Amino acid sequence: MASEDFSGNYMEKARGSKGVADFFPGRVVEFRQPADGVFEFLTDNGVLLRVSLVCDGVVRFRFTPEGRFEDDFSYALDPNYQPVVPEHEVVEFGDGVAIKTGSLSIRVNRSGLKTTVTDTNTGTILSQDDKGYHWQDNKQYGGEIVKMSKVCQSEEYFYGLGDKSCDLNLRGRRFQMWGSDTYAYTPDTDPLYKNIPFYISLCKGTAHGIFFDNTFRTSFDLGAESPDVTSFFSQGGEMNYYFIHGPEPLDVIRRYTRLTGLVNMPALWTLGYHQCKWSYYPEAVVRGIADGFRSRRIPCDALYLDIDYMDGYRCFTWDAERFPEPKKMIADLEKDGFKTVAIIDPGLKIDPEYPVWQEAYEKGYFCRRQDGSLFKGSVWPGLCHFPDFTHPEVRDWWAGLFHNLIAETGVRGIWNDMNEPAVFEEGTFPRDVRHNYDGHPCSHRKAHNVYGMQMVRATQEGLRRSGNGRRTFSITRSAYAGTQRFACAWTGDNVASWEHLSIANLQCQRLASCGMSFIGSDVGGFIETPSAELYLRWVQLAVFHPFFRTHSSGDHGEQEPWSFDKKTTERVRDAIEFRYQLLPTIYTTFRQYVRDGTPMLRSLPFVDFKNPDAYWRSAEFFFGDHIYVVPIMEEGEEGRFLYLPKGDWFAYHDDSHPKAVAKDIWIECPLDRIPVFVRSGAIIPHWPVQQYVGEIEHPEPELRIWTKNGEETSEWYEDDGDGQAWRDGGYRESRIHLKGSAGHLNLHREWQGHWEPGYETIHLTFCGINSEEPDIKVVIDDHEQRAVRGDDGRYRVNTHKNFYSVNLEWKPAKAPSTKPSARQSQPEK
Ligand code: MIG
Repeated sequence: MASEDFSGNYMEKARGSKGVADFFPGRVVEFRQPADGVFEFLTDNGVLLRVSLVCDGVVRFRFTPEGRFEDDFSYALDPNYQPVVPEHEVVEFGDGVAIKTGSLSIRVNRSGLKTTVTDTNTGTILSQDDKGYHWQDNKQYGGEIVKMSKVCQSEEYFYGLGDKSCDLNLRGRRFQMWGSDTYAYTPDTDPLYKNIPFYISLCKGTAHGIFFDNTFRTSFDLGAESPDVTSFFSQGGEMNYYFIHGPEPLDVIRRYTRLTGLVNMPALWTLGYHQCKWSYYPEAVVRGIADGFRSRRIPCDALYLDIDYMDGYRCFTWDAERFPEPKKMIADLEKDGFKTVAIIDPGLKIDPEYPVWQEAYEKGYFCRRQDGSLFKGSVWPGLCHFPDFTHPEVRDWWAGLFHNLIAETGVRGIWNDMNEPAVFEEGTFPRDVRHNYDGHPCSHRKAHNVYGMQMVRATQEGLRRSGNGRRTFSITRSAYAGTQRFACAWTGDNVASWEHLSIANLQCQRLASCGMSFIGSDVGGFIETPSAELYLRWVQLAVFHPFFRTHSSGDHGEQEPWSFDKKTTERVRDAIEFRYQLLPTIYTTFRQYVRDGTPMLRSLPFVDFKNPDAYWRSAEFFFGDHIYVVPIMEEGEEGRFLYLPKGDWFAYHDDSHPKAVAKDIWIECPLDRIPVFVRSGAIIPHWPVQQYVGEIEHPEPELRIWTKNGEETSEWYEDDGDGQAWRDGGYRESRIHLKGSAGHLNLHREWQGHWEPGYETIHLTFCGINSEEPDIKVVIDDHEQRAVRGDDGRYRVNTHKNFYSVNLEWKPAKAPSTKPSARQSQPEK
């Protein structure tokens, strides 16, 4: 077992010990093209390589020493993905074969199957095998330990791998994928909860990705063992990986995300603020929390019930004393604007009196050991059996269990925990536990990393079936590549420390770059108690995390927005109100993720990818197209150096216009807010503050428009905020083109979709206009109006919902704006 648990020692062992031999492919004896865009190479020692052109920029490589492949089955790939074989030509030459598409050339060597991928247009080598494919027989379990090693270029850096807690740039490190319940993890803990075997390489401004679609325990060595070698290997299964071309990092991420699955639009309320604790009970406490928000006028959309709502931790039951009338409580909360989300774990208590256990037992839905007995393990309910979620019939049954909770009782979201799977005794299931794996029976070695994904998949299906056409809301702690199709996720049991605030920033960015944009951390920290300042800074960062939820373990005191001093409560309220104002922007950014797979959080090196200075930076990130966020992550920090990428930026809060230089600039950052910048020329849609989504039936949007000398395009997406009409054009997707010069600004708007706004008025706010005039001329759709200057120097005018063109003219003030720096704060109130 040891070699499997610690692959960290594995390569060294393989090299050092005499008994363990690596095998290599021999010489190609046959080259064939079984289908369009598919190429096979067979060697004299029976190794088969299949290269498939999946679509423009995506190439799949599959190896087997058995001469033929396993059934082609993947949980990661989106079943709706439409491969389109790109045009290509094949050139055979003495040493090998070259397959050329418009963007990539793949050269396979006849001796040893080593592969080089180059950019067809520039000839640049993007990826080149070092040892290439090789393997070891797995004596203990059968099959092979499959390995691939590639040349690591001296200026090549690595990102991605989903759930890792270290700095963004992964060069020089080694990681594993083996989903684990890692309470109070640190920056060195590996593996964590989620398994995303996908990394992004960035080398001198050009990016590509590698997605190793293998669910066994996989390892990645990114120049750790040797600075010249990148390798990935697995304890079983096939060497089956995708090369994903950029050339830009965001292209790589989009392609990966499309391959593993685009997501659906979330219900708008799920993007509001959520409050959670382990646990709020009994009913009176839950109602008290709800009152706490409304009486203090702190916006909130969802309250959570952790495991203590259940009867003895039995899933799909209620504790009759703590929650005598759940349906009524949930209905009352809903009237007050709160949705209720409940937790569901995988373990089912072994209890002959418990109908859910009984049914699963009778139907044979629980996982068994290799010799046929049921696997039992302890979790919160005591000894449990565990459904085999990799069995389609079990998923179908599980989905049906939610009817009562959702359709009858009114719960609006389900939170799946402990699905790594976590078990108290041994951490997880023993390796010999059997799984159906959708008709490909296997042991837990192969199914472990997808167990949680298949659980939340079944849970989401339950929400869909019983949800009356609503958009589903499911949350998962464990994940494999592609889990974004089934759930949003959080980063597990973190700690109330400044270090963990920084980890939360890194993890959310990293998961977003691996297809999982709908991500958040336990705000304030799950374990221990944050100081007022830490809690505040965490909330201020999480305003920009798609999933925005405070959660804590409860044994360390209170962690509600008002649990600290009065001033902190006000500042936390300000931050949460800011989130509610930004909802149309967050929703628009989500739409881009839904439509194209573009990550909502965009790490600096992925946007400023031509600039090597950015490659080692981790803290600053972009939210969507136009917002740049600079988190504050140190206690008592009243200012910090930040990196402002090339371009032209305004400070969001006061329109100050820092000198745009792509190097460290000093910025003050008092407690009231964290620094946020907007790209000049950006149009950022806002809403008025609401206490919850839907409090105002048809909020009137405000478009904030920042000036620019030049052109910029902004998007703005609107729909019903729930339901399925968005799938058939029930939305309004505006593109607003801005063109500006000194004293002049022009907007042109076009939209798609047939959604009709319920509001009549749109408020336009022009920011960064350098003028002293009390009002200036604005022509909207050929109709002349005046935009009026406010005390903040911004000019405002109202228009109607269908405006399509705006022309603004002003006399530039002689002296440029006098604000000297990018100071963010307003004076203390
Ligand atoms: O063993 O349900 O990460 O969010 O509050 C702990 C209780 C089980 C772990 C989750 C945490 C949740 C807690 N759970």
